[in-house]
Amino acid sequence: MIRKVLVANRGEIAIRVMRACYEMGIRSVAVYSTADRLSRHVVFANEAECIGGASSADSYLNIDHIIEAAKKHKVDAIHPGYGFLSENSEFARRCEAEGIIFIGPKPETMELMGDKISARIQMIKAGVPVVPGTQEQLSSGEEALEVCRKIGFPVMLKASMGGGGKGMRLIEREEDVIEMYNAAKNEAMASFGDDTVYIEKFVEEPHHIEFQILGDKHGNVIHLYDRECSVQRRHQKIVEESPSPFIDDTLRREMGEKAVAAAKAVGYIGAGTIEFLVDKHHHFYFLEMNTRLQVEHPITEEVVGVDLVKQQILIADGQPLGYRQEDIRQRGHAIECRICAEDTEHNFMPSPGTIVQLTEPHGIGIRIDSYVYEGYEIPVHYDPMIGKLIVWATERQYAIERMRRVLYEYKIVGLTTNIRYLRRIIDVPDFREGNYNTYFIERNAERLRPRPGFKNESEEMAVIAAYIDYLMNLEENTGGAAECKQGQSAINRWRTFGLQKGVLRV
Ligand code: MV4
Repeated sequence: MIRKVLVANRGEIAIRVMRACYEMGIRSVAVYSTADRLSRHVVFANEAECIGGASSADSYLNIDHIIEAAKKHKVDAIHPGYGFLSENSEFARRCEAEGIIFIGPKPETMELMGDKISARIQMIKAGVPVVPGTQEQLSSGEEALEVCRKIGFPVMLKASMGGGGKGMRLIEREEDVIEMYNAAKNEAMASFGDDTVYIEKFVEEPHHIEFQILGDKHGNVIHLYDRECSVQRRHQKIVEESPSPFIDDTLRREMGEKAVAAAKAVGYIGAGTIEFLVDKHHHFYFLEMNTRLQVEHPITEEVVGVDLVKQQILIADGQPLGYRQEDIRQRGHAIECRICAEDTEHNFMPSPGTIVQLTEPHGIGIRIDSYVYEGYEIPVHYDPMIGKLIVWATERQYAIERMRRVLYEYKIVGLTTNIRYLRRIIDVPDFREGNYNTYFIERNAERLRPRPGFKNESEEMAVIAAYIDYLMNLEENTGGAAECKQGQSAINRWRTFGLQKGVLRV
């Protein structure tokens, strides 16, 4: 019986996990680095333990320190969140050896799926379509050339221990094969300590569509439908939505069945994701399997009404799944925007700093998974994502309108965030029409640049006005905004919310 869980993570996901624990009557233990003493996950937990210095290697990636904290606090289980140690099989094994439940799949499954060639082999065995290509590692440049000729250009050269876009190369011509093969091998060795590479046919204009799955310890596996994750930049997702506007119900059912087959083939336990590439002809191919909870899991939770973290804990506790496949239905539409402390006008450079003023949106259909507060200094040491904005509505169009409203309601003063960039994404016609693939950001680069002019300046003005308002209110409301007559206030935080023309209102 799981009574106490250590959350081996920080930020919004640590809080997300602790919230599930509270609702289940489970005590939570936070671990934190010296840079995170004032982070919200620390006070959010029932107990907390400092596990090392600011660098991840000394704290959130330090297996010994985390295990030590787990033993000191006598926890029954560890939830790894995403990133950090979440896909580290050595960590999962160590937990097991110490008699602590690792909330996640078996270490063997993590290893099988971490190696992309072995993942491909497993999927072929399970009857899941994979991108045409090699099933074994390449042993020479000549062999690579032979394979390329057979499957036809363009091809992708990938590192078997890579993933998430790292160590990937597009080859378009025969003349480039040998050179690219050697370069890819060297890079793979330097990045992953393993130079195994393989070749796939290049899928053009692909969509990134993934399926959420849950497997219990009794062999039951269900899927919880799809997420469209094609709005990406350099393999960083920016906006995700569910259901995907690109696939119809027939394809959705087929992909769901293959996702379940993929999970069953490796005896999957816990929450996982099957990533697919879907080409413009609606052919789909297995890409990778993620053996963790993902950043974008809330859109699935909103659409199917299942708390994925609670399910992870129940599964780890050995309970059989409480849902059958036919119990799972998609209702309405959800969109997630990742809010990041980064400067989209300067190559998306992280821009950490102190949050001087924070006004979070509220209202129907809104969910914010965040961890920041006014006065909080975002540490430079970790991911610049400061939270996620998730909206739900009955239909895609209304979810878009809601997201638009919420993005204009959100005010973060003191540092640069990507909120304005997200507002522009929401207004791109290709996005609104659901007519996009993984080339979306590139193809709409012009539209996504800030346009000088009224809208921008008035927005700047409103931010300054909001700050003046804030300062005046600090002085116990003596003057300023409080004394303005209704409707005449020069200081109006919300004035930048321009109404869309021609949008159907309900
Ligand atoms: C591909 C591909 C086209 N063809 N494989 C990028 C992340 C990594 N997981 C695999 N990726 C890709 N693999 C073949 N055979 C195109 C991509 C790709 C991509 C995939 C999903 C989301 C965004 C992407 C952006 C560029 C390339």
